[in-house]
Amino acid sequence: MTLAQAIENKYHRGIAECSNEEIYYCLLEMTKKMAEDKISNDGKKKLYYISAEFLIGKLLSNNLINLGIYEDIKKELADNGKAIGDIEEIELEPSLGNGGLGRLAACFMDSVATLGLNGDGVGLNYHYGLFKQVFDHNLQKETPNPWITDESWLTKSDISYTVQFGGFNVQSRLYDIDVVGYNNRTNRLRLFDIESVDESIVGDTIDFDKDQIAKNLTLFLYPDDSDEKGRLLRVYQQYFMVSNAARLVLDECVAKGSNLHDLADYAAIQINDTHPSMVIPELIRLLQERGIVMDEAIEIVSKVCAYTNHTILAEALEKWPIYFLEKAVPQLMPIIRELDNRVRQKVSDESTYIIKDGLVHMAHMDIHYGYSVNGVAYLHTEILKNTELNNFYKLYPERFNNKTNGITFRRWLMACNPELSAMITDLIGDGWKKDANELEKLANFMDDDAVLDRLLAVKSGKKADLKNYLKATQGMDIDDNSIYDIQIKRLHEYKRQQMNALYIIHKYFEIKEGKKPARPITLFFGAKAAPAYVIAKDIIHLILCLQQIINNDPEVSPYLKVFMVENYNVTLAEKLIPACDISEQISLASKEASGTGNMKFMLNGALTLGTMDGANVEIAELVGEDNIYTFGESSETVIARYERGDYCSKDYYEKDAALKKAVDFIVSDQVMAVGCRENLERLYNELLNKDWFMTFPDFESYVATKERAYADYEDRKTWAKKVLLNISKAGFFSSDRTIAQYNDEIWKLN
Ligand code: DL6
Repeated sequence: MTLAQAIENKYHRGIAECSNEEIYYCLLEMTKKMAEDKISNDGKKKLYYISAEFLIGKLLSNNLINLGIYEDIKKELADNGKAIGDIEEIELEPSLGNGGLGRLAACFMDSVATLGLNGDGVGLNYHYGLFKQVFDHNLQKETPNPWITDESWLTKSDISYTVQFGGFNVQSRLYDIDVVGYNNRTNRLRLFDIESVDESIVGDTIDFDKDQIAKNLTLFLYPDDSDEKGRLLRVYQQYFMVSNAARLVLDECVAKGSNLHDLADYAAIQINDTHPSMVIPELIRLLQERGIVMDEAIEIVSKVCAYTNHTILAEALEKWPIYFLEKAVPQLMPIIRELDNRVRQKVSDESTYIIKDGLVHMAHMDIHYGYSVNGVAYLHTEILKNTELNNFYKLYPERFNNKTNGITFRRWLMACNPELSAMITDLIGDGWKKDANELEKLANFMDDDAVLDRLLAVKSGKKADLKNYLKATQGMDIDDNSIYDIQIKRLHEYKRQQMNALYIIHKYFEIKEGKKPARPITLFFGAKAAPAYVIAKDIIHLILCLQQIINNDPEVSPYLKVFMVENYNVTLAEKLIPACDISEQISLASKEASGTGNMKFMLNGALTLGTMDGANVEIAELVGEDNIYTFGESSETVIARYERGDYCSKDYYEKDAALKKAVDFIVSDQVMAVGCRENLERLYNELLNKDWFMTFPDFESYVATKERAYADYEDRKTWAKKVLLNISKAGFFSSDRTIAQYNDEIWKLN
């Protein structure tokens, strides 16, 4: 059916006579119908990817592309005086995720369907997401981020379970979102909600009554955990997610013919970080309820569950107090104790016990009772094996494996950068859309001036697009002749946005002193800080203060500008990434598990300025040292320094005059005039007395390497060659490759 026919059926009018909103809702309906026709439950074994987050982004364009009708619809719209971009603007971005882990889950779901595998995502249907970020007096403020409208990608199912908490029950309801594979099947995102949810308990802020579990359970992702009630709410959420998931798995497998003893022939469950870890005891509990004895229930579950670790930061390896679990989910504690006892009987290394010092260590449960443990980039997995999880690796070496992350090229090239996609297709045909390794063929054009010129022209076009978009949506005045240097990711000290801010101050002084850059530089940031993460919010505050000072300084702003986009999300990433010249991947070596932004930038023709951390290591290996800007201390040096415990940031501050000047500026009268003393002093003291993520030792090499990249940018032809080389090597980072590896080595779906 054409769009015109669908519009005629729905509104009895032509496309040109409809509002953008009417067209959007018609396309939504039409796309959902086409997607649903491709749902199937074939194949005996099915993947259940359980995740607290699915950062799926807007779905219209993605689904049109994957259904193969994007170009037709775009043309039909254009023929009627409508732009597809304007229709896309109507859609609200689902608030179902936060950062890398959630976006990875979304890319994975796309690839599972695209490879024709039977696999669903299972999570929660948050009504207000993480939060909507608003800047007020250079500070981050958090407000609810509603996204669910009467007609949306969600489809209400007739599946509902009674979930038992300590002292009360709640009733769940399953909503589905179609996951449309590229020229392939449709799978689903299974999102559980609570029937008694009450949006009215939330006002203009993200504060709400944390005691009213039956009303608040699915309102927010990662509710503020700075107090006990917030942490307890996270436990309720996690159990609600996995109890529903476990029942769905068992019901679907039984419906397909499983007698439960053979569950592992029917289901593979991937535990995405530790948020879904309680699925292990919950499945054991449910199997016992269905007549299977404990010994066998444990054995079955251990053949079904696999665990992915996404971070080596201690805080992300969740540990819940026993009394939390006793209160929220008392039915699980006897099972967790039994699981712990069994570990104690066979393992002497106490560091691996599940229950220690009154805490339940979720990752320990995953590793003892799962059949696979994977890291998400080569370096990360090595660090897990040799350092962080070494005690577990010694027990179960065969369980550990690496699956370097990937991204879906449908969203992160075809949809967000149709101009570059078209250029690639003109040069090498469109085989790369199914087999990303074909991008290697671009290497044949390295000395073709016309190709290099076109590549630069595509980038200029995307830079102009971004300029116009940010002018229209956020009132920013950007010079598109400048170098676009971009750092977009969650705000975390280990990602070191503060080091980039120190560079900005350094550059500001240089320009003031008359040392002008060859070309203007624009530094973009996009980041949300967790509401309770005080220093992260202070870093945002500093960046916003610098933005105000620098952009309003007539001496400096022609050469240097700073823009922190408000409410950074997938939609903004899709505009920023194609426009980027320099991709900032500057985490402290050993701390970024992988990164996936680094892959998106590379694919869209930005050069990486980064440390040898996470997947940067693999990017560097693929492109060679001439085509990436690496700097900073190695992970070995960093790990050794942590082990010695002798890092003293003040020593570096005292020795490096440029660094000292930049750090002191944070508490200067000039910054105080536009900022808050409390926040700025706190950040200054943190850097001077702690600097836990070792910004200072890397500062000098960061500045030098960044300057080298800026200088190289002026040789446009050589730069274009580096860009083309990067794109040609990006195929490895397709999530289709990652998912094929998960399937071959972990899930083994048939
Ligand atoms: O594996 C996906 C992604 C990695 O690329 C990042 O390096 C890592 O920081 C991120 N981890 C998280 C953990 N979040 N929580 N909660 O997002 O995972």
